[in-house]
Amino acid sequence: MVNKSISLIGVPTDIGAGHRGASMGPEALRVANLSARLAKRGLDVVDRGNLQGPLNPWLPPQDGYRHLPEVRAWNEAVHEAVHAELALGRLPIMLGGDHSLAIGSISAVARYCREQRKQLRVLWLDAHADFNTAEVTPSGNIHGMPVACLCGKGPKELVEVGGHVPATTPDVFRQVGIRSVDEAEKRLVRESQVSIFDMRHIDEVGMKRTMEEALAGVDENTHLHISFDVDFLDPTIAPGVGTTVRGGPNYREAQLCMEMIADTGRIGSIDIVELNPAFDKKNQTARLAVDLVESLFGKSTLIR
Ligand SMILES: [Mn+2]
Repeated sequence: MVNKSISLIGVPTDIGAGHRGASMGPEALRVANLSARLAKRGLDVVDRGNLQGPLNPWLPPQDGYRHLPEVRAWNEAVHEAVHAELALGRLPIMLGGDHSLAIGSISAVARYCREQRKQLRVLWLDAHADFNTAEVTPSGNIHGMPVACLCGKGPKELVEVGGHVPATTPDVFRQVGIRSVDEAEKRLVRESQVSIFDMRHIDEVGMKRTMEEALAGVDENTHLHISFDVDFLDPTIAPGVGTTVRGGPNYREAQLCMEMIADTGRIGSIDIVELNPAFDKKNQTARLAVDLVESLFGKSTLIR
């Protein structure tokens, strides 16, 4: 049975992104009625409001990283907030914010899993592998680096968030929907042995088999963390992101993905990141994200 006590944590920053605007994501999700929609599903939802952190100074990269001290400050706050909700027995949903914030959320989830002796599985739904390092990043934007940082490859300031180094290991990740990996990043991803189900794989075997593979081995002792980068979705249905990449899952494929995750009953925590209202049309991408999160909590066409 999935935890019915949900805590929403707004993290209004675009500190790790290459475009401004993901800082407006939490409010767009609230305007799209996330809280009420989940409550309607019988869940006990508490909105904890927004975390606070430094403003975005919008500076060029220094030594390969943009805004490193600020990214660290936000992630320390996220780590503490997410861990506190888990310790209360609640299911945190982080409303991002850009994807660099997954360093804070997933390090907290990994810490909780160590404390509870649970097996961690992270489903990383994204167009990008987010496995860059300072040596290979074309931009210095840290939202392209969280998976590498969580696996211990990155600057001390980020690798040490949460105090356990590395925060987690590559084998917990299953990446789905990937279709844009930087040239040098391809080698890092291969060496790391992170499991990637890219769009070619989904084209070849379909979303159903892909999700069966990504969820294989999930058992009653598994804590499932969903890191949902909205750019996972095809830009024709989800224009409200900074880094659109064509050729993503369509509406039905995305629904099936979420419904199959829901069927496991093992969701323990969620990130919703990279929603950028500055690129959206009439909040349609926020509304779609809410619709898909409802499916993560079991909304389906029929009683099954
Ligand atoms: Mn991402």
